[in-house]
Amino acid sequence: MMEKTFLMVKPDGVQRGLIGEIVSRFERKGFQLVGAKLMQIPTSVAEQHYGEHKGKPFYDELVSFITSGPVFAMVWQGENVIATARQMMGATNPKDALPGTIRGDYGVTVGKNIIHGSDSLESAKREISLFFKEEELVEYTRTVDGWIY
Ligand code: DAT
Ligand code: MG
Repeated sequence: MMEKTFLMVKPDGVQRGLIGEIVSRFERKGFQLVGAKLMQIPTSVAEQHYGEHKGKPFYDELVSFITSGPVFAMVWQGENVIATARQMMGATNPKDALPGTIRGDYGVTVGKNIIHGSDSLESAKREISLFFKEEELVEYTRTVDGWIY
């Protein structure tokens, strides 16, 4: 199924110069970038984004971390991109993430795990609309799509 997902290079990934590496992985896979921006997340948006974790012991640290510096927010499109991007990211805790995944290759601790990605169709829709206005997303065709699909 053709889907869109919300992916975000977290402040640690931006500071460590990993934006290009991460964008490159999804480009080379064949997914299509349809929206992107470097931004500083307001606390209120961070609280909405991580609303499902409110009350957990790591919640305050999570909100303060994600607002501690710029993030690179993206929307990617492709068949099964939601689940496939999660696989490419690797397990939440980098110590459990396999080599070859983004967290497995670049992360060490769960608090600084480089990248966020939507975990379901429902959260993808919610997160895309939380971070992007409709007019910030672009629709375009790529001639290479015939060699991917
Ligand atoms: P994911 O980012 O893989 O979707 P999640 O939604 O369960 O993972 O948690 C959101 C973020 O919160 C995660 O990327 C890092 C942080 N986090 C999760 N579990 C944690 C824990 N036990 N201790 C510290 N931070 C944690
Ligand atoms: Mg999550």
